[in-house]
Amino acid sequence: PYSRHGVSAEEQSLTDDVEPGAAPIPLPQSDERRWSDTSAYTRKKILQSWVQLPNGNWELGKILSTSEEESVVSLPEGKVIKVISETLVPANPDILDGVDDLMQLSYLNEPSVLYNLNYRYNHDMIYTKAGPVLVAVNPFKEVPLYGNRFIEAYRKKTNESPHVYAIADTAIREMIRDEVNQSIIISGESGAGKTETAKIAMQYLAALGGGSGIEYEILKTNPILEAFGNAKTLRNDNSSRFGKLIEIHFSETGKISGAQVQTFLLEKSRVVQCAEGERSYHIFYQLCAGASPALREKLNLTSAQDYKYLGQSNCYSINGVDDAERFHSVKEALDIVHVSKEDQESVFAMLAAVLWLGNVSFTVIDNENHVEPVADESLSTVAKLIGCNINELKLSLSKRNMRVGKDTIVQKLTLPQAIDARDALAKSVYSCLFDWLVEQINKSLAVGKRRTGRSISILDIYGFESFDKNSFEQFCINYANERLQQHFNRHLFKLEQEEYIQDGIDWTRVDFEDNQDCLSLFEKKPLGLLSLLDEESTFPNGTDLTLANKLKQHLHSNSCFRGDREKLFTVVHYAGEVTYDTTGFLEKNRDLLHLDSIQLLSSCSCHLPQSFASSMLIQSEKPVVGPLYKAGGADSQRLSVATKFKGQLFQLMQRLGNTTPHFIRCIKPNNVQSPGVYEQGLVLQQLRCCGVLEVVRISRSGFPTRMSHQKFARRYGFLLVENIADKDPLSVSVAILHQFNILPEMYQVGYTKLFFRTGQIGVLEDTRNRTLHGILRVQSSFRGYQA
Ligand code: AD9
Ligand code: MG
Repeated sequence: PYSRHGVSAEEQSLTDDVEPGAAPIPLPQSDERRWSDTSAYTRKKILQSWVQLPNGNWELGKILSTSEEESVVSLPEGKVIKVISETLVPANPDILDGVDDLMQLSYLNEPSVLYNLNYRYNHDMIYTKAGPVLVAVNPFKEVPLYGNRFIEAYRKKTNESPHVYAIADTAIREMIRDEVNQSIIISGESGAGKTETAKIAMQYLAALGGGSGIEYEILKTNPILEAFGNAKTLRNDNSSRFGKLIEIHFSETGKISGAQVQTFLLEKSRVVQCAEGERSYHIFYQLCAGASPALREKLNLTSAQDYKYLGQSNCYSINGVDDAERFHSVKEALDIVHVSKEDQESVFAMLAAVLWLGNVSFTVIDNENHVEPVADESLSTVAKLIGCNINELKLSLSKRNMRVGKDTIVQKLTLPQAIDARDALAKSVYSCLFDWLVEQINKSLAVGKRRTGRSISILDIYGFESFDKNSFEQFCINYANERLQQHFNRHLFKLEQEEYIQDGIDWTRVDFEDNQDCLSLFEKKPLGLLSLLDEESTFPNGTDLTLANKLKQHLHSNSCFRGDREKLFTVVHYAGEVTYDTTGFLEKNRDLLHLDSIQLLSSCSCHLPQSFASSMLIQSEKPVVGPLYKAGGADSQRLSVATKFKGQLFQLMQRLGNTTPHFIRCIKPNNVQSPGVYEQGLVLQQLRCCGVLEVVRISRSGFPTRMSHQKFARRYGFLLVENIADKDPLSVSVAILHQFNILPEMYQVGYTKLFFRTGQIGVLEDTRNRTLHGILRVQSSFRGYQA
């Protein structure tokens, strides 16, 4: 009854109507585990297999027949196709459907991981472990996984399924146990759910470490920072346009004692321009919609539609969001973090000033096309709101004082120059306002006592970005991600290997991709991307094109760099190639602020503009990029944006370097922000970008849990039956392992530490807890007896 291929007659009839166009399918690029490394024996036992369709998606197929070269597979809708055996990827048995840790998969390959996440996603199980990393797939809807009931369950460990709460819980426990600061590092693309995840983690920390009331203040920083730093973009209705690190401090008793917020690289340009369908920062619309009649009158505020800065993108509202209502929540939140009513009013005045500044128009005053601002309502309102003399405002928007050597010359501005000056002023006022708010928040949350080695930092920072057109912002963001990726790599892979080797553990080395080459491309001096950018930024005649040419000239032989036509260049990032367009690079990097603007602000009668001016002056006293005053006449010499960002990043890495990190990778399942839509290709690309698959493989092959002999002996020694009084920690440790019959393949004994396979330490912890509870019970009943 069997035909030549060992296929039954019935199956043969199926294979006869194999679709002609459907097979064979070429080998995909990735080198996942395939037939080739599945032994012939197991191959026979595999009944199901993943087949990649021409559209790139994977389908689960039943293997009808197989030979070295070709296999015949039936697909779900009854379609039968012939494929090259090598391209088949083994599927896991049904019993492993939806396992909560990818490490448990028998076959660890891309389609199996994709399927597993999809299966869980369909069942509202949006969290999955990938070894030590938590993967969170954005549900784009409310899922019943949060709130006090869940917090309790994770606290008591009655619920152990993967969750942000579980990560936060581990962080607290490890902080207390090891007296080491912890960090929760959240990454992912725009709209993947980082900010929501950060809030969920904060919620848990606040619930467990709460009591003093400060936790409430900490939670209220979110609506404030989101109002001033988030905006609707095409990718996310509530996109964070800045990076954020919040460090939450705990007392010795595990209670929250304060917090500190650090922000990174606010996207200033959004204040003066944004793309069609996007919005500027939420707070502008909230103010216009929610201000009381009295405040409106005071600020001469009208509706959002009346302001040019808000009108250019043709988008004023967000589905399902009531800006007026949000405005009240923001005011409440400002009250809670102790921003006084007067200060709040000054903040709103600055916002109104920015809006009115955008409405300032210019008129030509001579035949050389020099302009001066029209003295209308906009101009007078700006002057009134910031508290300056209207003539001085007019002057600062139409003339520029330049220092050349020791002399000062006055240059009249043309229309584009005047618009630049106006927009630059608006951008700096807004970004100073943002920084000022962060400062107020930090004052309110200030940690009274000295640092204790008991803090948990949560990092919510923009993920890797690769668009059709990538500019200076993407350049900085991707550089930051390159750094974070190295931190991730180093932590999970390198440290791991080094530790094994140092401790004399036999462990087959696992190669991992290091991104040091790409980082060097950015950071090398003097011939790295950042140095060359700064150098060109200081040249008077530097343009975006000369920058591109310079990069190409010096970096063409670097394997992570490729020069493209005109102003384009490509960087080979760990997450993929990104082509950058240098248009606007120099200007954005210089971020010049004219001394006139600083002088104007410092002459204001209101205290906010004054404090902005002094903070700008402090910044400009820092080391200089170069003789910037030559570059087009700006006077204020400041650190370039890229250099400042690099400094912040180094500081951040240093801080994180002293913590035990916990990684959460957020995944965006679709680009339409809709629930229930899971696009395989999109998810796969993100999984690759963040190295989730590598992590699982490495963790599973190693011994992820480790503890020094001393600590192990101290923690579990009391469980021993035999007397250990005079024994060294190593012997005690070995005795414990023997007494509890831990299988030899489940651990390794190093010079200084014990190494365990995943899950082993849990067994010991359970016994320890049971025994401790037993002792406590005995003690308390003993006390009861005494009483
Ligand atoms: V960006 O880089 O700041 O543009 P994020 O921060 O990664 O981005 P965000 O947290 O803002 O994304 O999530 C985007 C949207 O997804 C939210 O506004 C929610 O509508 C939705 N989301 C994300 N996580 C959850 C969740 N756990 N439950 C429900 C969620 N909805
Ligand atoms: Mg965000």
